Formats: sequence, C-alpha cells, structure tokens
Amino acid sequence: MGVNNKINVGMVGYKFMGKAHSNAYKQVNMFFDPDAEVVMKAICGRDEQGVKAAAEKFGWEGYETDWRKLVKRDDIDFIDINAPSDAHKEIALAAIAEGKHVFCEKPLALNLSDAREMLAAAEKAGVKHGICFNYRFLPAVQLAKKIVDSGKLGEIHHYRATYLQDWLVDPETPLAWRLKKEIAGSGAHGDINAHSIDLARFLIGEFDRVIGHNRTFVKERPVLESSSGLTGTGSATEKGEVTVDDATAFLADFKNGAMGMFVASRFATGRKNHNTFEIHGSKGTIRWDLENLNELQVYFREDEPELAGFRRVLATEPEHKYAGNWWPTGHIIGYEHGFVHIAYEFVQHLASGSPFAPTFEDGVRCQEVLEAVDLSIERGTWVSVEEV
Ligand code: SOE
Repeated sequence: MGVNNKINVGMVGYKFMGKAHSNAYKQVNMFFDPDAEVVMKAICGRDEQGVKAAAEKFGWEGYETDWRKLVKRDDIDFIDINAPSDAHKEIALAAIAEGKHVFCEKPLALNLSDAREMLAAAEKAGVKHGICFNYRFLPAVQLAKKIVDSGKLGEIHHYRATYLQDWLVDPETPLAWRLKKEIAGSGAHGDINAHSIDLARFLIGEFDRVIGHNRTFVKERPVLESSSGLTGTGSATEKGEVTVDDATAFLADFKNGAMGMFVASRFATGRKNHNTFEIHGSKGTIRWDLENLNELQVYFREDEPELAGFRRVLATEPEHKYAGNWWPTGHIIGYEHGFVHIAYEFVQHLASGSPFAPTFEDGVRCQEVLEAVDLSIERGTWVSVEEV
C-alpha cells in the first residue's frame, strides 16, 4: 500500500463534505499515529476556479477538474467520493476498475440496485471500500455501543431515533440539489434517516420490517443560478418542483424483537441538527444527542432506588475511544472529529489491513431499509426488509 509508507488520496467534491473530509485527512497525521502518512494528492471539481481555491485553502498538493482523469492517476491509492449522490456510482465503478480503494459519502447510491452494483464491483475487484457514516466514530456513541454489547441494558425493548433539522422551513429557501430526486435520490429520508438507520444497525442490530409515511410540505421553491450546498446562492428567477420528501417517519421491528421509531425532518422548527437515539432495555436506558455530542445520558436499574435517575457521562476521558488522542480530561470535541476518526480507521484499514466498518455492505443494508420504508409508504402496509 502506497510508496514509502504513504497513502495517497484523491477526492471528488470540495464543498461541505469536501471541507470536512479535507480537514479529517490533515488531522489524522497530527493527532493519530497512522501506519502510513496520508498524502492529500488532488481534489477534484468541475469548476476550476472553485476547486483550485479549495486545493490551496484545504492543503491539497494539486487539483483536477475531471474525475475520470483523477481515478486513472498512478500516484493515488484511494478515491474519496463526496460529490452529490447521483455521481457516486459512476465515479466508484470507474475508480474500482482502476484498482483504487473507495471511500464514499452516504447514502451510498441513488437507489438499492446501484448500491448493490457498487458492492459487487468492489468485492469482485478485491478493493477495499468504506462509507462515511461518521457518527459511529464519536466517543459517546462508541461508549453506547460498548454498553449495549456488554449486556448492561439487558434485553432491548425500544430504539427511538430522531434526526431533526429546520433549514427548509422557510418556503423561500431556494431549490438545492438535495431537493431533486434525480440528484439526491430522496430528501430527509435518504439524507438523515440514513444516519439513524446506520446507528441503529451499529448499536442494536438488523431491521426485520418497517412501515412509514412521509410529507413534502413545500412543493415548489425559488430556483437560483447555482443550487450548490444546502440552499444555493444567487437571485431567484423562477420556481422549481421539489421532488423529494421533507420529512419521513417510520416504525420498525428489529430481528432481536425490539420496537423501533424513527423520524427525519427538515421542518422541525428550532431543531438544528437533532440527531438522537434513546435505547430502553430491561436493565437500563441510554440516550445520545448530537447537539450535546460529548455526553451520554445513562440510567441503570441496578442503582440504589433512592439514587435512581439519569446521569450524564462526559465521554472525554482517556478511557473513551478516540477522546485521548485530542485533549486532557473534560476538553470536549466537535462535529468534525467523527470524520477524523473514521478517516484514521479507513487509512489503517488500507495501510495495515485492520478491520473496518462501515463498508459498502453497510451502505447496501442501509439502502435496503430506506427502500423498504418507501415501498411500505406506496403500499400502506408493513414491508419486510428482506423483500426489497
Ligand atoms: C444535511 O442534512 C446534512 O449535511 C447531511 O447531509 C449530513 O449527512 C449530516 O451529517 C448533517 O446534515
């Protein structure tokens, strides 16, 4: 892997996730001791002025304006894809054909068949692959996983998740690429329920069946010249149709017998990035909220009755995975640190073959649940995840 113990990354995308991933690669070398140094070879984007400025600002050695050229470069070991969702499959298949390992933003693809094609291609080519479900890699979420796996919660009865934002509640917010089905694949459902589905699979296991419903509250929005990022920039000229969900909620049965409740919305006024889970077991409960990402609320029935109650664990101690790589006890970390941790683990996976998840397999499993919910909405009935 790599030359002189270096791992050379080429990245497609230079906006929001491009910045988050660039920051992650820079910080891996500074705060972790990877088995190979990450070299930020080239960042790629269609707009030369924009991608050139990003390369200089983010610290890339160079830039490309055509991903077809990037994936062919001999001085690159893996391709990081964080372009809009409709580009994931074509870029990944081309990179895999060139023998490149691939690290892709979520959701893996526009739909399940594309996601399955990407997984099959990566497995056939024998390249390594990963998907950026970054929230698994925050210390408090790693602690949640450790608690569940230890059996300290007992039998899991309920898993409740929300992913609530409100950046679309103003009907004058312009039509961005995330609101067009042909580019994003789906709206709040594929964008943020995807995270909740992955966290549930990571923490308590596989889904059995689902039933959902959804809304598109605002059916058309102002169209801007450049509909980049979350909301776009420029002056509105006309209105365009919103072709994705603004909110999707669903019930779930897990294979382990737990009951699931999920809701993702971009119209949850006042909630900015309210990614939460609460897990109720026969012996205790844990609750996590991205807006307080260093904290895990815990409740254990074994506590003395007069002292029973939820208490806050601050996951910033050396005992908490990844926390010790940053600062002394109690010095909290932020949203961007989950990306540094997943980047470190993927680089280690490439450099020394250490285990890595989530892979494209997890991307496919997530897409299966997403599409089972969509099918259940069409039919108005429960749908088994194995059916899609
Ligand atoms: C917008 O909903 C968004 O940027 C998602 O695309 C990310 O995956 C999530 O982590 C934050 O919100």
